[in-house]
Amino acid sequence: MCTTCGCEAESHHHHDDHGHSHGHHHHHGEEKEARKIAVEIDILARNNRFAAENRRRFADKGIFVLNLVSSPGSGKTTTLERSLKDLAGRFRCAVVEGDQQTDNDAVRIAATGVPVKQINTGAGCHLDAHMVGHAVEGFDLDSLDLLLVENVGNLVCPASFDLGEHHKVVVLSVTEGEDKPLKYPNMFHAADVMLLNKVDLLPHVDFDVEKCKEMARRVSPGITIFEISSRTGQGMDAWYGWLAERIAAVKGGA
Ligand SMILES: Nc1nc2c(ncn2[C@@H]2O[C@H](COP(=O)(O)OP(=O)(O)OP(=O)(O)O)[C@@H](O)[C@H]2O)c(=O)[nH]1
Ligand SMILES: [Mg+2]
Repeated sequence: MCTTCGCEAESHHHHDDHGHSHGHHHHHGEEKEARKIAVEIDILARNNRFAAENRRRFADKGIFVLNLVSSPGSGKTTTLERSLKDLAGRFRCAVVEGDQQTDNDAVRIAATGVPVKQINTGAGCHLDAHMVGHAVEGFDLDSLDLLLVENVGNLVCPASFDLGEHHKVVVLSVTEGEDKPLKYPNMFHAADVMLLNKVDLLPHVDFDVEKCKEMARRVSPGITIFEISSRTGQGMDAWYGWLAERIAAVKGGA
């Protein structure tokens, strides 16, 4: 998990409740390890409280929420752009963009006419529930059907952080190799949907689609898989059908 790489200490140093975790350099290895585990539990427990708060708010407003995760460049933003254009007029959408730096993706989303808020995590390698809670404050939640959160491009850390979403959607592109679900099992296990993207490139790469799907199901038996090209639009209708069904279910329950 993510405290191993130190990113949490960086992104949360301003919070008083973590001040006690600094300055114990004399600890032996074992104590350090125990301390690290305690900090991880603390960070995740804190995140889970914010996630629960987000989830309650989304349920109150009848908003269906997805958390898009993938390695950098798999096509999260391109998939969002095409989906938002194709679904315009059908559903009222908003997007939260997560990147370490730049508002490039927010600019791309804004061009579709959909409300968007960019979060820059700086050194941080994932979004957390607290950040997302603040990001959505600028949206009119009463007039939304679908909230799409694009996480920081990273197949590791975002797996551990619940944002209060209904589902994590993992985007895997065919240029990345079919063994990614086995190499990064936490992420694929956490995801309920896999968008296998860039299938327009299949003639040019050695990528075994069936093998990839089998590997994804090995770590996440119930995972729903759509083969898409967000460049050509191939396969996108099945994805929209799934979205429409879920949005209706959430509206019905609200
Ligand atoms: N051929 C092909 N290229 C695609 C497809 N989807 C995305 N791309 C290209 O892949 C590159 C990365 O796409 P993005 O949508 O920016 O990827 P991302 O996952 O949002 O990247 P980060 O936000 O940096 O993690 C761009 O050059 C896209 O044009 C696709 O279906 N087919
Ligand atoms: Mg992006």
